[in-house]
Amino acid sequence: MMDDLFGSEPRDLPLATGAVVLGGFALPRADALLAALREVVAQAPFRHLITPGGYRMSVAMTNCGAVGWVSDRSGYRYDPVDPESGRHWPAMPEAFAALAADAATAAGFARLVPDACLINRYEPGAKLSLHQDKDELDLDAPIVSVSLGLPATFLFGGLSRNDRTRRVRLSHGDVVVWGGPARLAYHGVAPLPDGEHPQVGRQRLNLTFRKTR
Ligand code: MD3
Ligand code: FE
Repeated sequence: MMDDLFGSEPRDLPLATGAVVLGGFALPRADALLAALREVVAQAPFRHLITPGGYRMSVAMTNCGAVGWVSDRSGYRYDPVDPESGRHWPAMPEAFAALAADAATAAGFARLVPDACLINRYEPGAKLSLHQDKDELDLDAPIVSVSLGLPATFLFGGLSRNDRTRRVRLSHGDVVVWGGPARLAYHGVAPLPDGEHPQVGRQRLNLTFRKTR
């Protein structure tokens, strides 16, 4: 590809100690990931979870893998059963597990064998408030995140909720690996601007691969 006047974009960008953006890492596999995702969603449709405080999340979620992240009035948990269907979550597609393992390796971590993949769907206006992911028992394993569809502004803070946040644009095919000291950083997603993505339509999809136990 031709570089523009400003040179090529940085594709591998260290965000913080332990956090690496692998720009476009999932692009060659995007079609395969989207096809596998369609099968998961056919078995476990997207739904808007309720927070323990009683609010309906603007992001719609589903899961695949041995366990899935769920929230309701009683709290958050990883659960092997989809509460909507009463059945186990769909198995993690091979293309998903391979991507997570390859990205962790490319970022310099030991091979990641995730047991959960949380899938977030953002429609225009949807956002994710600043939070930490600390419900996983194995905090030494990194989280791998894959962005598909419309670009979003990701907010990345520090270990304290009040630390200043940086804004990072995440686009179709970008993969971020979060480990080491960055694993417990506060983070969120700004309200999704409207738009239309040629392959994915009017939405952003985010996959996060986790080792929860
Ligand atoms: C940094 N998802 O599902 S992915 C989440 O874009 C979540 O849907 C966002 O935060 C999304 O919990 C962000 C990037 C991400 C995921 C987990 C992290 C960044 C992280 C855990 C620790 C530090
Ligand atoms: Fe998170």
